[in-house]
Amino acid sequence: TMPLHHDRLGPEARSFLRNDLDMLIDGKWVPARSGKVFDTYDPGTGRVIARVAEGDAADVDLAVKAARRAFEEGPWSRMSPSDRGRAIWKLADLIEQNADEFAELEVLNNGKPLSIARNSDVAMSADMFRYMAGWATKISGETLSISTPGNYHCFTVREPIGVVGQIIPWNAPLVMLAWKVAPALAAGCTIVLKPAEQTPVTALRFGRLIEEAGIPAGVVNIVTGFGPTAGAAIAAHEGIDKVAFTGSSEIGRIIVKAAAGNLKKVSLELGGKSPAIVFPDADLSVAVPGVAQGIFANSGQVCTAGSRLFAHKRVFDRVVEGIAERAGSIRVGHGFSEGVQMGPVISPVQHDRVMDYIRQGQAAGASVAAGGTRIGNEGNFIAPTILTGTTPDMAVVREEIFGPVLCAMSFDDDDLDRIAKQANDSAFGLAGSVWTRDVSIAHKMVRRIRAGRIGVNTHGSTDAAIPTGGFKQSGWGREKGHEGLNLYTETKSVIMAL
Ligand code: TXE
Repeated sequence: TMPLHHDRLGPEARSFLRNDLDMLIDGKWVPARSGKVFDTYDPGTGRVIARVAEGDAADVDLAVKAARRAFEEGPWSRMSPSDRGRAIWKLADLIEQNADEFAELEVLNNGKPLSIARNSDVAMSADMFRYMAGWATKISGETLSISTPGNYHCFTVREPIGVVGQIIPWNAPLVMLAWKVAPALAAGCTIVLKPAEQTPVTALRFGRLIEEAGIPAGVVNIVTGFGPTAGAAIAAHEGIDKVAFTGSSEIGRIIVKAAAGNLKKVSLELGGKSPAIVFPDADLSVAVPGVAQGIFANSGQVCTAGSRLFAHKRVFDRVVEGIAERAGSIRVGHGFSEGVQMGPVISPVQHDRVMDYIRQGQAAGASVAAGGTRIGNEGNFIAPTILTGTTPDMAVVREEIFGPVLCAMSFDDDDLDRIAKQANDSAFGLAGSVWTRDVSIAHKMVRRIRAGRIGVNTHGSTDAAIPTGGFKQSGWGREKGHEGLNLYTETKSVIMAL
């Protein structure tokens, strides 16, 4: 096996990675039943950084049993909401107390710049736990007025859905964990979580906080492993009441089929191909950096990324030139290097996928207005890229690339229905943005775009309070906000004859 590379880490992170990383099942740190381990990498160098337990169906089964026992026997699901909220709040405090270590581990395993990992990912994750901690004490039903008042008293209660399986991706490992674990805990559920095989490290570090926060054994179980084995076992398990998945639409379909066995509840946050629409009256000093940020943030590995630009003909050249200038000046490099603004993409597989799309786009007639190339020989770096001359039938316009690639198109039209029709010409419907100074155009476009989240003069926000999720093939349900909490409760109606 290759040597491990930890040279840029502080002592805590280094010590965390010293030994093979076990999984958290029933409050204990255990290797896989099979004894297998897999390597995990630094996408900035391609080097191995840790060896991780390779869990599969046998380990998932143990985790589900523990979660079931913790749910049925308590104390978690029967604990006072205030105590549950306090424990979730404590998780936020603990994430913050270990923020530097979490940020370093996230950079090492995911590649993003250290300042972003620290100030955005880690901060946002802590904030999600605080936000959901507040909801723990505010879960309540309704008193219903029915057609025969006086004879009946009817009300609803919201109860935890039970044992939940959660399968998350690699683009923002700790944030994706927080979006799933925090609301499930607030609702009183118990959890079997599987991080992405590319990025298991911060999830396992988070596992160490569970006991420290006073959360009982079996409430949060973390099984590391691959999708077709560990992930598939979660999706199909008869002992799981609900599965929450974030990832590709392709795997989303597989999850739905696997979940059909016991008809477990399903929520899905899938791919996107979100439009950014720039009107001729837009303030370009806001729109240009905003659209650039909307596609290049996190190397384009964001489900809500604004990957299709539609700019009015009158401003198209200025918008594209402005974004190209920014693309050319973004400092791409290893997440630990000083002043770096954009890291690598997650893996050699994703690197090749993105580069194939760029080549395919050119072969189909698109031109490269910026980037289009690999950077360096080590790590999975791709230059921020703009393709012009793209048309609605091209794969680069229709499919999610999930890399730093913007497809720029123009419109020469004042008819908002026709503009919206172009923007809506996609199988996806996750997000979108509209750039204009005209309030009326803004409101009209917001109504016309078929997507779960629309920004006006911004590409959007990831605030804990804002529900996020998709129309069409971008998914089922909304994460974050009150709706995100409701994904983890069942409504029970009670009818009392008086
Ligand atoms: O995703 P997968 P991949 C999109 C994006 C990207 C593409 C491929 O377009 O280019 O997907 O990435 C688990 N049963 N997004 O292949 O496979 C897997 O282990 C159960 C968008 O990495 O969907 C991981 O934990 N689980 C997205 C998770 O699914 C399975 C974020 C995601 O992996 C499984 C990531 C199976 N059969 C990728 N197969 C977003 N919406 O943000 C895999 N998994």
